[in-house]
Amino acid sequence: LWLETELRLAIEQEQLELHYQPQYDLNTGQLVGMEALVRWNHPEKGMIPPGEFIPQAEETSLIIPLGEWVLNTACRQIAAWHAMGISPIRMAVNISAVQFYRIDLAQMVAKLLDHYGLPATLLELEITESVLMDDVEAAAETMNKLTAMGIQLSIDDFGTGYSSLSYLKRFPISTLKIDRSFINDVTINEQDAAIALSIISLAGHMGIEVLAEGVETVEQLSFLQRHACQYGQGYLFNRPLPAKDIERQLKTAH
Ligand code: G
Ligand code: G
Ligand code: MN
Ligand code: NA
Repeated sequence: LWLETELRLAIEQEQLELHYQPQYDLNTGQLVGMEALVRWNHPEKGMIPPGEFIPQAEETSLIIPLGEWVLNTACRQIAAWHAMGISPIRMAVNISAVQFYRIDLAQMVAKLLDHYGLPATLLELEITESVLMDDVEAAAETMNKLTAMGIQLSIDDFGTGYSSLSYLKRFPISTLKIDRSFINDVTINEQDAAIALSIISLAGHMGIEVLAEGVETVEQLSFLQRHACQYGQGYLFNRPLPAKDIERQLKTAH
């Protein structure tokens, strides 16, 4: 349980930090948003990726204070960039099931937006398919509240969960994020290509936006452009970067 104890300290002592990965319109090249990704800058172990502590944070409910820290920091960063004269950019934040079901997420987010004087349209919350299927009624209620406030909701890792497509009718979803496992071999594997194209088409027919995750090569980019996938993010454009490195890009992009 060292991890639980240390993670509790990490949240209190601000050992966590957010990195930001830009998202682009693949046709115009315009920067349209960023995804905030948490890292743990451990005093002895160095930078620990979220895959190594988010699951434990979820099991121990530490994800609740951690998730609040992430949302607060993301909102504070948007406000700080705005104060620097950078035009407002939408920020996507990953949300766990625990946060979705155990706290009043809409109320917490409303307080943060109010505190930093931010329009809700600048915030996007990423949830996975499995989150939606845990408790369909409760999920619909929370999502409707968030959407009524003007917050965007996206489905992360789309295509990898165990859900049925019928939830796309029930929930107010703004964006499908095609999981990077389908993008990785999209130019060489016909099955991956078929799945990616089906998701692009599904989103188009439903009037939902679509973003490809994990774009790493120019071949993948041109495939996505050819097949009218509107948005993308990935190492081809940028790795997730600390705020200072992102700032430099934002200043030149506007
Ligand atoms: O950066 P990396 O590929 O290691 O991220 C691993 C996983 O951690 C991803 O699935 C990502 O969604 C998740 N993750 C990153 N930041 C956050 C966060 O702030 N909150 C939650 N709940 N998950 C996050
Ligand atoms: O589950 P989620 O989609 O939130 O995971 C996002 C994670 O994917 C981040 O931790 C980020 O570091 C990682 N990521 C972002 N772009 C790429 C990419 O182009 N290739 C790979 N392999 N990982 C990426
Ligand atoms: Mn994500
Ligand atoms: Na993903």
